[in-house]
Amino acid sequence: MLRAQVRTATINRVPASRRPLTIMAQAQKAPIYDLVLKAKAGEPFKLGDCPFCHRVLLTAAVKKFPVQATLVDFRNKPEWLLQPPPVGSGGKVPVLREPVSGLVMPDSDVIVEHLEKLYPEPSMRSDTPADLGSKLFPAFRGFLFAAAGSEEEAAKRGELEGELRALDAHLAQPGKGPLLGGAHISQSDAAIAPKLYHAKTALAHFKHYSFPSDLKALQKYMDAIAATPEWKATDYGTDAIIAGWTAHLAHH
Ligand SMILES: N[C@@H](CCC(=O)N[C@@H](CS)C(=O)NCC(=O)O)C(=O)O
Repeated sequence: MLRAQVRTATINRVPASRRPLTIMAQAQKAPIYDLVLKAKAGEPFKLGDCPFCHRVLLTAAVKKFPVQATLVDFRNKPEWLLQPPPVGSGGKVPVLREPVSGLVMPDSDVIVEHLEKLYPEPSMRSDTPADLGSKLFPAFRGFLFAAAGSEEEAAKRGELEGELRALDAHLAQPGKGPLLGGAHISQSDAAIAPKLYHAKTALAHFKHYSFPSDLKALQKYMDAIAATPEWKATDYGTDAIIAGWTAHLAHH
């Protein structure tokens, strides 16, 4: 195992001794990829709370390919990132950069598919129905941003709970779980679990809301993924989630 280098110095000029992030990586005859990720709000040298970045990081951790990270302070985005493709991403992260070819690849959907082709083993391909959890993030955001006590808030909470119930019912089927990928993290897990993490953390903090307590399979699921080495290696912590949504809510 090698420790992946963290090249925050590109943007933030952090001395090597203070580089914060370690991602599991393994020596292979492959180019080192640069993952451009969100920094923590207010602490630009720490990994931030982007669920789409988390998805790519989990993929990197499962597949153990060589990767380094560049953290972007959202209050001070680099000029190249703000440009549209092929130079930048219009300001969004994650972005995968391949230094040798000069490839700049935005969008977690595209990035994980690319990585799945380049590093087919271990496979993270998933047979989970594509629509499972697909409305989770917009429903959560809608709930979070809606005024307390409003009809909009009740509607979005209802939508969120519909998504949570569908996930719970799927996981509770005989032979399913503990993860959507069974014993291993699949692409569905990498996509959905970070969104659940955001929803659970931010709604508890800002809305004093908890996921319905009868959703036992869902609770087991969240505990099971949090216990994996890949999650532990890529977790930015609940305080980063709260800092991130505090910044969003301030601008809303
Ligand atoms: N569809 C994109 C979504 C990426 C996205 O929305 N990223 C957020 C961070 S979580 C972002 O960069 N937002 C720009 C901003 O808030 O300034 C993907 O899957 O990569």
